[in-house]
Amino acid sequence: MNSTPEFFDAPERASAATALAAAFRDAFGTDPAGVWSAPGRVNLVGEHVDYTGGLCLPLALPHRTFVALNPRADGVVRVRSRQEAAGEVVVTLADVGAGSPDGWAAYVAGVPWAMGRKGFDGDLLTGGFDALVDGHVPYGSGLSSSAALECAVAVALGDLLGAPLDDAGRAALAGACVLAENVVAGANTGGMDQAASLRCHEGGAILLDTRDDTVSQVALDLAGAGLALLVVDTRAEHSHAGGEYGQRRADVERAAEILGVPTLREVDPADLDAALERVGSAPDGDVLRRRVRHAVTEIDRVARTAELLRAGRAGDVGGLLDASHDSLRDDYEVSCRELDLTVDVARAHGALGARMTGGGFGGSAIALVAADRVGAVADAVAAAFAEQDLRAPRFLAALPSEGAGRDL
Ligand code: GAF
Repeated sequence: MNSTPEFFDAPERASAATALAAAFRDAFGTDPAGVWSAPGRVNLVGEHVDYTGGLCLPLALPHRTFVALNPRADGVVRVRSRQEAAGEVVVTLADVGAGSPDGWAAYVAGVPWAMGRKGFDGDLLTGGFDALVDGHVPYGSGLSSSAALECAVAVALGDLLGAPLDDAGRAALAGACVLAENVVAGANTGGMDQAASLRCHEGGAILLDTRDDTVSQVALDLAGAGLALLVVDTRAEHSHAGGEYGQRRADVERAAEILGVPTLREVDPADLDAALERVGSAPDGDVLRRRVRHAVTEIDRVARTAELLRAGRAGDVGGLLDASHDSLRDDYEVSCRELDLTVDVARAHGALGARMTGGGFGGSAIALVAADRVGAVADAVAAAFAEQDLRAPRFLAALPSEGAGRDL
């Protein structure tokens, strides 16, 4: 089997936007009011803790979802995607609500619905719009293609409404996108992906504190340190709406209840043993112990990773990434064969650290590697997949990129 690694490159932003505006004219017979885009993300560390008050350290990818959009006045959203062969989806805004519409249009039509419920105001939220979508965040790869779509629509609507697009304004848009995802799309996810897509800046990650939604920028000069962050899209199927994600969320909520705290963020790592003993006496105590151990140690790893990065020691974070993966695999049980294989092979071929990223159960892994080892690690991972008759993985370079914004 051929195992030459396939790299998934991001298109140049300005030309993608210009091409989409032209395609919008062909599709709808009029110019769009503008073109906006929002990126996918990888999370450096801090996985499955954004729904329990934890810290995360995501960065925006150069891979973006673009949307060309034009307001209407009849309460209808008409949306097409350059990637969806099925054609146009037409949604009446008055019909949007829990679980409706279904499919990918939920991530478009759910956004004005949620913005209206989050205090945004303007005719555009009820008048509707025509939209043409062009997605360059690999779909279903755990790299937040759905958040990128929501956030591209949100930044377009926010911009047209004249809402502030400073960090506070972006935090408000992110909140609306999470509401759309939780209620309209029916996926009970946390807020990390939307925060990353809207609030990241080129050249850095954000340290997101999900207890109060505050963000601080963390510079990430990997190239300056002779390093690169390689993303491996294992192409193993994953789904968040699926029961496993919701089950993990329910586990940590129940553990917090037993411990008498609002979230597991409240558990001091120094008191972890006592907390484990307490949850261990519940009927499913063994499972809860492992979930709590993951969350508490993971939050601590994020704080330590951010500290090292701020001290200019990116080369020293590998051990923390490794420990994160091991915890997600053994204690949180959200990894899978393809993710473990990627991580093992990357480590064996010189990665400083490697871990699954995103929700898991498939999707993508990241490997922190010396810049001159990227090709060798990608070759080795591709060869290992071929050897085990697995679908060929794809590779992306995670260059810390700019959050959502207007392109045209
Ligand atoms: C998915 C979710 F959408 C995020 O909110 C987060 O929980 C992540 O999985 C795991 O860290 O991407």
